[in-house]
Amino acid sequence: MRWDPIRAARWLSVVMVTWGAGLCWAAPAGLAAERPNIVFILADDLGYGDLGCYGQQQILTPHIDKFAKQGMRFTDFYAGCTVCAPSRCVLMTGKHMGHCWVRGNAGQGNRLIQCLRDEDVTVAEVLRKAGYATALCGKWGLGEEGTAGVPTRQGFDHFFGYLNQHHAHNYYPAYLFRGEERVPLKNVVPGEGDFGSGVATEKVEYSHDLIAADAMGWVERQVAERKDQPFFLYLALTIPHANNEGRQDGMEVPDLGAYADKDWPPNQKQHAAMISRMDADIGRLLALLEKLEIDDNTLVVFSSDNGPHREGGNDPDFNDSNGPLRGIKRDLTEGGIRVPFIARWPGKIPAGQTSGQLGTFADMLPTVAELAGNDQGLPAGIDGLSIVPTLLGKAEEQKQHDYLYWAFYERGGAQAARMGNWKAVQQPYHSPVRLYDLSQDIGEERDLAAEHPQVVAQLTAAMQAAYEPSENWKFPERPMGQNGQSANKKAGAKTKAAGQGPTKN
Ligand SMILES: [Ca+2]
Ligand SMILES: [Ca+2]
Repeated sequence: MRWDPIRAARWLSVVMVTWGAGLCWAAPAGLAAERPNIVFILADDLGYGDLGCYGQQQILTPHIDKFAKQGMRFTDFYAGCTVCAPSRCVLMTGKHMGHCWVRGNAGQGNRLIQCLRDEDVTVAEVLRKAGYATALCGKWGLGEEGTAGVPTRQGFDHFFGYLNQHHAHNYYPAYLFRGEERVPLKNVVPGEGDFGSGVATEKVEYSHDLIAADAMGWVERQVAERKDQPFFLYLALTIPHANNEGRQDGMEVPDLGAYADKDWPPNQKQHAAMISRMDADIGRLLALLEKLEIDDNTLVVFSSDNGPHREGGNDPDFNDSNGPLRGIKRDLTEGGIRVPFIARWPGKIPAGQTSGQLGTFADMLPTVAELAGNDQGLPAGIDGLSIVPTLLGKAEEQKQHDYLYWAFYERGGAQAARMGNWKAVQQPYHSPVRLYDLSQDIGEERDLAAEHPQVVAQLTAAMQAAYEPSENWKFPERPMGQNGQSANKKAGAKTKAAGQGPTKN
C-alpha cells in the first residue's frame, strides 16, 4: 500500500484518541460479527418472589418461567436503587448511587434534578453510536418535557410512553408521549394537572396494553425495514406498580383473569392479574421474535427496578412478594434491591442455568457495549462490569466487583454495601452499621456487626469511598425524629422491615 498522508493522519488521530481516553479495549473475537438485537424488559416494583421461577406459588407466570428455563437465571442480581428513578439512572448510565446524576425520586416541585443532562451517557447513546436502532416503550422517569433528559435526546430513535413517573402511576392517562409530542387517549382524567397523574373517570385505554403493542409493532418494523441493522428495545413496563393517586384502590387492571374467582382481597386479585398480564405480553413478544426468526440472534433480559410495594392497597405479604428476603421498596435490605434477572440468547447463553454471579444494573452499559462490538471506549467513571463472560458460560473469565453500593436519600437516608457474602446496611443513615452473612442468612435476621468489627470497618470504608457529595441529593445532617423513622415501620413485621430489629414470619 502506498503512503497516504491523509490516511496516516486519520490513523494517528484514532490511535491518539483511543490512547488518550485510556479505555482501549476490544470486543472478543467473533462478537462484533454477530451482534445480537437486545431487548431489555423492566417490570416496575416486581418483587424477587413474584415469579414462579423464583419460588412464587400463587401468581401465574408461565411464559417467564419457560423463558428462564431457556436461559440463565441470576440469584444475586441487584437493581440500581430501591425506588424507580435512581434505579433507572443506574441502569441507563452505569454509575451507582454514590455518584450517578439522578439519585432519587425528586419532589414535584423540583423535577429538574431528576432529568438527565446532555453529558450523561446512556445505554441507548452507546448502542446508537455502535449502529443500533433504539427504542424505549414505557416509562422513562429521567427527563421532563422540554429538557435534555427526554429519551429522544438521550439516544432513543423511538419513544412511546410516559416521561414523568407520577404520570406513569395512572394506567388510564389522558395522553402518552410519542417522541416529544403528547398523543391524546380516550381516557378522561379530571384535574390531572401538568403531569397527567390522577384517576380516570372514563377508563377506556389501558396504557400497558398500548405500550406492549407499540413495542411489538416497532420490532416488526425493524425487521421489515432494516434487516441488517441490530436493534435495542428498552421495554420499561409500568406494572405491577400502583396508581398511588387511587389510594387504597390503586391496583388498576382491566380484568382479573385467572384470579376472578379467588377468595382473595380485591387488591390482591388485581396485583396478581397485573403480573400475569405482563407475563402474557412477554410471551407474545417472545413468540413474535420466533415468528420473525430473530430469536436466535436476540438477547432478551428481564428484570425489575426495585422490590415489591405496599401502595395502592397492595399487601406484599399476601403472596410473599419478596420471597425469602427482608424488606420491600424503600428498604436497602435485600427485599428492596435484589431483583429477578433472567437472560436468554439461544445458542449463546447456556440454557437452564442458574448463576450466582454478583451483578447490578450498572453492569448493563458495559455488557451491551461489549455485545455491540463498541470500540468507542466506555463513558468515564462507570462502576459496572461487563457480564458477557458469565452470559457466555465462561464464568472463570468473569471480572468481579470489589463491592456493590446503594444509597437512598429519603426518609432518614440509608446506605448499604455488599462485599462477597457480607452485607452492610445502615438505615436510617444515622444508625449503627448492621452486618449480615448472606450465605447463611439471606433474610438478614442476625446482625453480626459486634462479632466482626473488621468486616464492618472494611464495608464502612467501602461505603465512604463510594459516596460522592451531591448538591441535589444529601443524607440528613442529623438523625430524623419519629416521623422520619416511622416510614420503615410501615413495612411491618411480616415483610421484615429494614429499619427495625430482626423479625420474620
Ligand atoms: Ca419501581
Ligand atoms: Ca446524553
